[in-house]
Amino acid sequence: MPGIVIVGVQWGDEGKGKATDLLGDRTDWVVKFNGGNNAGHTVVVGNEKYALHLLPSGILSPGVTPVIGNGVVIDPEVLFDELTALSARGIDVSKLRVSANAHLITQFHRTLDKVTERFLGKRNIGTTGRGIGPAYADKINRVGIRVQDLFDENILRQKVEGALDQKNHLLVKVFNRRAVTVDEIVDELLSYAERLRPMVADTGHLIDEALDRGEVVVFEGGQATMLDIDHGTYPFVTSSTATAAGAASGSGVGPGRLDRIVGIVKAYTTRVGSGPFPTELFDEKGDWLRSAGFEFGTTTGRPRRVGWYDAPITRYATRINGITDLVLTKLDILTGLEQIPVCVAYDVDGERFDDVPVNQTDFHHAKPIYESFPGWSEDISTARTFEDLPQTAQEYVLALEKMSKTRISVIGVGPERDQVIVRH
Ligand code: 2SA
Ligand code: GDP
Ligand code: MG
Repeated sequence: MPGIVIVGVQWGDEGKGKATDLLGDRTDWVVKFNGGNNAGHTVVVGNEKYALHLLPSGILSPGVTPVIGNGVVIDPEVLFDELTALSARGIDVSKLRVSANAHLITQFHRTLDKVTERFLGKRNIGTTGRGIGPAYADKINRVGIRVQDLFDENILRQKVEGALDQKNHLLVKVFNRRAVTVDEIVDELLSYAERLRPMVADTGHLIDEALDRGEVVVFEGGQATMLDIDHGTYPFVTSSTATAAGAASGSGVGPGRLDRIVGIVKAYTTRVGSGPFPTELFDEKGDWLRSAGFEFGTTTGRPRRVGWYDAPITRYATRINGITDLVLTKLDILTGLEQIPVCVAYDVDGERFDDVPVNQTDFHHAKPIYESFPGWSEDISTARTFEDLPQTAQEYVLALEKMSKTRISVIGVGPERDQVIVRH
């Protein structure tokens, strides 16, 4: 099974970085196919903790070739900061390959992201402020600047002129900001060109050849199903395809090359930013879950919203992504709870919904219908087989598996690489 896709099931931060890293020994390539430095993956290796934003998690495994695919938006300043920081910690980053077709984030995208959010006031999306949405908007508007444009100054200048055409009007007249000049953007971008040049490749072609040779390629999704531009809780979503379909379009290989789709799901739910979240907790149980699970953003440090497990969301994600296996993470965080509620369906103004409603207003009004499962008090962080888990923890996992209609193949019981249970 050479082509493996890793996707988030909920609203992100399920532990995708760790799951990708875990496959490291058997992986030849790790491809990031969507998003940019809005992602935040925390990977713990021994005593070292790495927070990755733009770079794929595979960069930490010596045998792996990491790839930034065409579906990614790249802030070159962040790219080189991350590469320099990892090199300083002894990580070999020389194998990184970057798609010539990936789009670039510049300073005006970051500015527009922040001022638009401020302008929206109470209706804001709660973006990471990294310029992600405006960069994708330019791509779709056909005024984006791509990596390959860096290597021809004339073309680059034309593209920057095109991109800035209407932005200065917006920046100056609407947002009361200073105008941005073509020269300053061109100069900024050109300053990265020569460092970037050796990494740039036709990455779709490289991946295709690797798959032909039978090598294992992991396609690492950023964000998650409920943040997907088409299938998430629009408009409270990110601006890219965060579902499995994005692995093909965002890396330049055919969908038929994706053999397994692994969904990463937390044993409870979290969300960063605005938008509906039926099982959200506002009480001291929520505070407890946030601090027990250390639920603070890897990129922005924002406290994450927290709530119980939502089975209709997992079923929805399974359908939309074609998930073949689930990895259930952070089971250890639930240790100590007497009872664990799980959302099995929703009540929308008196009507029962077993699935995620297609109508957004219904989802905003959805009240969770809970079933409660007995908890456990034993430390499970050293469990390495399913049978090592207390009976009630086993029953919790089996219940989630049944409700999700997909096999839970791996269970996370701690942040470390080896704190997992693999079920055969
Ligand atoms: P954006 O910046 O345009 O992508 O924001 C749009 C929405 O997508 C959400 N989003 C995320 N949600 C969870 N985790 C993300 N990454 C970081 C992390 C978040 C952080 O892994 O911890 O550090 O704050 C991420 N990236 C985007 C965002 O909250 C908006 O709701
Ligand atoms: P990602 O964005 O999906 O890669 O997830 P993040 O890295 O933003 O957040 C997941 C956090 O949970 C990280 O700090 C991981 O180290 C941690 N983590 C992953 N799996 C487990 C697990 O099974 N148990 C515990 N306690 N922590 C985990
Ligand atoms: Mg994250």
